[in-house]
Amino acid sequence: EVRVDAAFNLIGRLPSRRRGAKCLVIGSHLDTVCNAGKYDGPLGVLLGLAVAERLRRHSLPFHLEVVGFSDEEGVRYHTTYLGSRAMLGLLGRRDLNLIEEKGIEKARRPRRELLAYLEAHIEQGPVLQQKQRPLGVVTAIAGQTRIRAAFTGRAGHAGTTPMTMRQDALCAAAEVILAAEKLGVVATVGQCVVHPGVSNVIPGRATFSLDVRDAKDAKRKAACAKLHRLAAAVARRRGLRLEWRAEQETPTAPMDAELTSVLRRVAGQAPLLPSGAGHDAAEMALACPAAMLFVRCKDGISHHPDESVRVADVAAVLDALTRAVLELAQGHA
Ligand code: HGY
Ligand code: MN
Ligand code: MN
Repeated sequence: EVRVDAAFNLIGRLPSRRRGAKCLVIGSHLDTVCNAGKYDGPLGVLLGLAVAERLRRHSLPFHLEVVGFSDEEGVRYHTTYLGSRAMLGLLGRRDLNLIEEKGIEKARRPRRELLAYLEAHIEQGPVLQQKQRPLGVVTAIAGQTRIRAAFTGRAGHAGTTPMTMRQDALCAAAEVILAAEKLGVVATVGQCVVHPGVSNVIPGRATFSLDVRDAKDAKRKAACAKLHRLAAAVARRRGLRLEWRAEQETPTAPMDAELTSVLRRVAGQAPLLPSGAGHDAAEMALACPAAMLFVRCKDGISHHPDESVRVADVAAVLDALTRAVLELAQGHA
């Protein structure tokens, strides 16, 4: 039974015959970053489909749902997990005002329906390849802050304005961007837009994104505060105006201990590792027990067309996921 909810999440259900059955959800996201690889997201959805296909003749004590979440990456609005947050009723007024597509809050479903959530995903890092292991089990998903910042100075003539008399917005942004590298956390500036953006005009305005992550929320928040203070000092020194807005703040999400031990068992005592990447499991963990399986990917490459996995590793994660569902079914027989 397939449906698309109000937040454009694609949901397939293998119904259980048990009255009042809850839902075991296997999912990941169908959206990607720009210039993405093939596996970040879609692999987890296809694995869920493959598990449902294998178990379609089983009478499970729960509905088995496969969910392809929308807009996990946040490419559209710089706010990640839109589809899963809409499903869980976690979108705030500011999110809803930001989003052009109205009515996505109607995707909300009662949390009591959800029994548990499993997600299989490429590791997007080099650890499993280094350990020469096909699978890993995630301990926690690193928290992240997404900031939109802008310096406004004064555009001017590139040839006649003395260097000491400029209010160059891009040079100010460059100071902050280089400082972000030295914060001791994972910090990335992926976007920078210069206005008016022509070669013989001093940039009057520079807008840039900041993506800051760390396994420790206090460390991440302290790093963001330190960078904000530095940016304000740069603005004062250079006579510019600074705008600084945290558009998304997601705390570190530990995975469910019991479900994680089930995954370790069915994945042959696979190594435990944290996830520096965000996943919808971070939101689903707020509503039900959630756990993740990682699949080795070549050289840890991701968010790039060279993303690749081995067929044997995908077969291994499909077997593990299938065993996990059957073990959960026994536990709820
Ligand atoms: O950005 C991330 O960590 C994930 O790809 N959404
Ligand atoms: Mn992903
Ligand atoms: Mn991604």
